[in-house]
Amino acid sequence: AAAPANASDEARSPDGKRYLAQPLVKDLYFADPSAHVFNGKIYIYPSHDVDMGIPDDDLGSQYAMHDYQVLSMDRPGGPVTVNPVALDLKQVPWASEKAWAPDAAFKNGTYYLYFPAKDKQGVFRIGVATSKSPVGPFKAEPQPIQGSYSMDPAVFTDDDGQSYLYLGGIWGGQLQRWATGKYDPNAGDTDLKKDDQPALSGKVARLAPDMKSLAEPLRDAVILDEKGKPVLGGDHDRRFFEAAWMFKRGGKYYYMYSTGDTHFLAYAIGSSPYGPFKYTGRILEPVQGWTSHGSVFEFQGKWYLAYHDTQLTNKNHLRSAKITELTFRPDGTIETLKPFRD
Ligand code: FUB
Repeated sequence: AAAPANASDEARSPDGKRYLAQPLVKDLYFADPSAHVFNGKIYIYPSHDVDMGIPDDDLGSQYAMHDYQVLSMDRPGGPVTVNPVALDLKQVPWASEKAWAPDAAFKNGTYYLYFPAKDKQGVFRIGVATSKSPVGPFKAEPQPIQGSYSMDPAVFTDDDGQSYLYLGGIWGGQLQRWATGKYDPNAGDTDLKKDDQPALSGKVARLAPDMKSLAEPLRDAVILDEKGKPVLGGDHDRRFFEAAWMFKRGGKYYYMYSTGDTHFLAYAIGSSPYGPFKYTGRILEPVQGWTSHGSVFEFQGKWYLAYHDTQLTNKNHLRSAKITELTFRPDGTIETLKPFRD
């Protein structure tokens, strides 16, 4: 059909809405953007989405990614460099498939890439790889991080230099299979199926000084409701699903996460990197596409959210990373973003 005379050539969603932000990259697909500022420059560690022709299912079989590329830019809105492949699962001795959402950290002159993948037995683990450059190439350790499991690693380094690893995701992320501390393949494909009990928590542990091992066993990053009680499994609008991200602002620890099947990026605030975290609100309303996953970073005194949607493809597994500014209120709460302008 001919476009109406006053139609703008601005991209619109399938139901005619204008997007809040535009894709950072338009000829490749990048999702789950973990943003960091290293040496005054912005580096984004995303998943590299590919189409393997796998139909959508609740386990995320369609997310069949196999390598990582780092995006870099001098400033939000500036030209984006898509750097060469930083790590391919073929170079990871223990891994078999599913290079899902990664993160990165810098310490002692070394850049660390943290990535989830399924091992040869089909169990998600977290791997670590190192480089002298923020964009790689990274060399993977021969074994996954001992004691790690599930997916969506995020590393936060506190003001005292201590780093913490956050991880976990239910459904295809397998967290429900670790509820007893041991892997139980019969524990199901979704959650605990106990809606009136505390929800499964994402996990957190201090990293050892080598940044390649846990200094302690993983513990629960508990999210509390307004009464100080753990958010329940049936509270799908607020309970943890996947995509943990930690940042600190004004002495407060902000735990951001995705609520998965209700598609919010939510946040909870604590006074320690371990939590507990009090549910505070939403950072981002549902984007186009099933998954929502992001990171928050500060650049030259302003705060930004990196996130993704399916603007370019309308396919759940072919996503585009975006950046938009974030506004904090004087009390430290965050103005909820809508991913569309109208
Ligand atoms: O990209 C694959 C998976 O989709 C991620 O690990 C989840 O957080 C979701 O975004």
